[in-house]
Amino acid sequence: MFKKILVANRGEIALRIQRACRELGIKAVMVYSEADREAKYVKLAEEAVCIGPAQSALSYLNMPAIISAAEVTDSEAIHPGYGFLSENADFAERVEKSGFQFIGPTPESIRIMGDKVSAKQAMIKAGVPCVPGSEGELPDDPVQIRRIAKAVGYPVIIKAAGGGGGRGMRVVHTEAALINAVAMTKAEAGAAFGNPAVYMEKYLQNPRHIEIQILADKHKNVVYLGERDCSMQRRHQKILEEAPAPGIARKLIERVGERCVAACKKIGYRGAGTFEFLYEDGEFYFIEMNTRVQVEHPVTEMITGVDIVKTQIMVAAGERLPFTQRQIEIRGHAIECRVNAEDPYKFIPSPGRVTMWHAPGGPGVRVDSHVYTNYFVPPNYDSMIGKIIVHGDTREQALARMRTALGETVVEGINTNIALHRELMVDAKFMAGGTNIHYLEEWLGQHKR
Ligand code: MV4
Repeated sequence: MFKKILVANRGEIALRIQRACRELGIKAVMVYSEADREAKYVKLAEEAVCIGPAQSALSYLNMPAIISAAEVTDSEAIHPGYGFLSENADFAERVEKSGFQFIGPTPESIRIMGDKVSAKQAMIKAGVPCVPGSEGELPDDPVQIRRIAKAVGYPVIIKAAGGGGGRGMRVVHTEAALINAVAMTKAEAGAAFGNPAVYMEKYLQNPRHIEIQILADKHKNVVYLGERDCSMQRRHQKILEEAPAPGIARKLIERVGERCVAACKKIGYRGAGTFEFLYEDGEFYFIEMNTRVQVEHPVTEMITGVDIVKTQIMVAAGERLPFTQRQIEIRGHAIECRVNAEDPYKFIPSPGRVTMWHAPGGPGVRVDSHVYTNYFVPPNYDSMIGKIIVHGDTREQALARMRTALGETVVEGINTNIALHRELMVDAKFMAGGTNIHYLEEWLGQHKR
């Protein structure tokens, strides 16, 4: 096992990884920007290295600074967390070329999944169900583009190969709008991602966003840890997640989970990964794969008892998965509310001094946050400052526990979205379960203030 790991991230996930290291008896080296110098998780670490000024581009995205920090501290491995460099294949490659273990999949796997056309082709080949659409990249010939769209059936969606997470896509409802939409998407994709390639899919009008968590070791052992329902989102920002997904048959999840496992074995995937699906009318359609640990990993940890971050570290060190698929049991229900430093209805970021932080507790309540009373939320990064996660025997019990937890939470000095979460936890349609990806935006439209 590693003796020392460098954590190339900040905030709650940096603290989460530090905690996993502690449990494994590994020393954690934190890197920090000037804006994070005073953070308690930095002070609590065995070692910490300043890697640059507040701007991400000069610190948490600064590859030479991070690799140098690993060198001067004699770290053996680098955990990238989520965001920042976590899905950057060039970074993973530079980490390994410098003699460190990248805690994640191989640069090749990251590269395949980063290109949404090659990701989809790999999944089709491995038998994972995908949204019907163009076979690979769209050709330039307008006649052929029209023919493909006609075969797929309108509405269609044009997506950039270099996009993902909602960037670089356009819905097309009629043949009259098709060729211009393709040209616009290609131009934007070329400018934004340096890759003008686009592909086409049938546009699903009212899907849910369901994802499947997998873990793989370097010995071709792969398990899936059930699904998460991440449909509650606004402008591609998830605001809460839950597991299991309400109302989806276990047998169906098992079938899709087994396809994900087979795909991982086929491509030699290792580490933690997430298969993103759209779910509509009882069918799953693969859209993208994330090759990192995700913000919402705790809901899966709560329903399976598996420590995903610890397992990421163990498999990166070459250890075998300490469980088989048969040993994975789904127990109860978990919900995660993301706590953002922002106006709860206008979504304007609200950085600044937290004059009072009181975290909830009690049975089945977990808080993943680096915040404390007097912590200063820097204006330079994502507004998420923590997550409240609850577990219950049933979804109803989890909802009740979340209401209690949100009621106990006190954050003063900045605005947070906790008031929004409190309203959603008593919303009749959310309580019934199974709301789709458009629900939150529709709800916000009707609850304008
Ligand atoms: C889609 C879709 C409907 N049909 N693809 C948005 C993020 C990116 N990961 C894929 N996205 C979508 N792809 C087809 N064929 C609708 C979306 C989508 C969406 C997906 C998941 C979660 C939230 C979303 C919000 C708007 C659109």
